[in-house]
Amino acid sequence: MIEKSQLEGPQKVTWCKGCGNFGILAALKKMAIQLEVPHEELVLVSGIGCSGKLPHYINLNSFHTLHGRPIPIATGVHATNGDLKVIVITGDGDCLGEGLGHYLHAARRNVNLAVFIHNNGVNGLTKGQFSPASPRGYVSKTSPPPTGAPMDPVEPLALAIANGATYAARGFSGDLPMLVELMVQAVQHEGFAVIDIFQPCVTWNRQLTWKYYNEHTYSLQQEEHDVTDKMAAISKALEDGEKIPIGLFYKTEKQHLTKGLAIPTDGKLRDKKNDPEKVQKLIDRLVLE
Ligand SMILES: Cc1ncc(C[n+]2csc(CCOP(=O)(O)OP(=O)(O)O)c2C)c(N)n1
Ligand code: SF4
Ligand SMILES: [Mg+2]
Repeated sequence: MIEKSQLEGPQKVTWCKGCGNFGILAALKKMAIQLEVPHEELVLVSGIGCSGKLPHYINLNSFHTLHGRPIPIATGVHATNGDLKVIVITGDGDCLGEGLGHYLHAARRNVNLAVFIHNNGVNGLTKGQFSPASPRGYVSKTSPPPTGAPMDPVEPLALAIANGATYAARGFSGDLPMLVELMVQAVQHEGFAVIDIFQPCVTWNRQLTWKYYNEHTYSLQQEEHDVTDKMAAISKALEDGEKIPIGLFYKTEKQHLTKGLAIPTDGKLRDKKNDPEKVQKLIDRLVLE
């Protein structure tokens, strides 16, 4: 099983001091230990963004893919090696902008993935432009003056639940005990699991700050909420009051995608012999010809 010392990442962390990504990384390490799975069975697949750099800072098998594309790559990893626990690390821009189609269809197909959205309400890496999750009116250096973002944000949990996701939660990188618990549940869940994680970007987002989330969030589990009630979960996800609920919104059981597919039964893809030269030739042909 995984020990803390095994998780030390290979690269120097380049996130800004005070970034909410540090909380997510810390929670992920705790989750990896609590899961009690072999080190080689946990895989991270990330997109492009500050969030997408997370796999460089933790020692787990990983694939840093393209902007908006971690979900299709993760789907391939899962479909060919069904015993692996596959976690998608994605930003709000990555997942809800260019990757939104993949997100909705993976939810609809109930692909057995855990998707962790680092939701900082901005495109952090590219210098703070408003993202699909920025609130209406959000003003950045690059948003259209004087109104700020002239549209409402995408709400990822309501969309996922409506489209077939079987586990949906919202976390906050400043509430580690809750976030670790949700992450463990999401990875253990059989089906499409998403956690929308509030993650302050201290450099660009002066609106959705640590203080804001500390003062404006409450735990859904502290009130009566039936996590099997789909409509109640969607309604809670869209709740737009003084305080925003965090915690588990929805959980149900449904056959996940690869259970319904004719997947080869003669072993896992990773156990098969492959010829790297042939693979390279195929890639060259696809890319260069
Ligand atoms: C195909 C493609 N489109 C756009 C970009 C430019 N790009 C890089 S990161 C990024 C947005 C990152 O925002 P988000 O996903 O929210 O991640 P964050 O940096 O906030 O963690 C964009 C638009 C790219 N690298 N590749
Ligand atoms: S730009 Fe924002 S999201 Fe990116 S590392 Fe800095 S604080 Fe974090
Ligand atoms: Mg972002």
